[in-house]
Amino acid sequence: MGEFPSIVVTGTPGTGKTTLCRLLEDELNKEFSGGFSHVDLAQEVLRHQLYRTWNERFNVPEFDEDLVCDFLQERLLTGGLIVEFHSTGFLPRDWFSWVAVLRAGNTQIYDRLAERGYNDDKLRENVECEIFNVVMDEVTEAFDAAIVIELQSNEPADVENNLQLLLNKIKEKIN
Ligand code: DAT
Repeated sequence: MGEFPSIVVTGTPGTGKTTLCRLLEDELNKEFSGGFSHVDLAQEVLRHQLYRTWNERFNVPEFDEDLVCDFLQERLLTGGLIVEFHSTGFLPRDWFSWVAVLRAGNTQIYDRLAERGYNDDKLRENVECEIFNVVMDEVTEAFDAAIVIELQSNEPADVENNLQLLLNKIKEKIN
């Protein structure tokens, strides 16, 4: 779909999705003049009310799979989406050229989310999510292994390496 390939970047909160997606968007748009856009789905869920229920424990919306898919489907027609979201199992398997899964150690996730001001409950939930491979398992079940890219994101050098790796794949596909 669209002129440019689209990609999903997923991972436990704190693994570095926003950081990587912003850089990827900037770099691609230098070369493909505005052809790519970073879509932070968690923000879009709030902005466009793509939910029907509210999770009281964590004070967050529980996204509605159909509403999110409808929202994405329209935008996929133009292509070049860099979609960031913590959950992917509900996405049609042929919408994206790649699914990148960011991974980080317990202490890295803990420290990054503590800095963000998360409470103990939320810190524990997210560190456990990473320990128990929740995001990766969902991806493995939902997508063809050939399009899944697992990336370590523990230190700043990883950001640069991951950026270059994804840029190369995307450019290769375009050319
Ligand atoms: P996410 O969008 O997955 O929640 P983020 O991009 O907001 O994560 O990153 C959380 C914090 O960690 C932020 O302060 C930037 C930093 N960070 C991201 N990737 C990193 C890496 N590979 N090494 C060190 N710090 C990183």
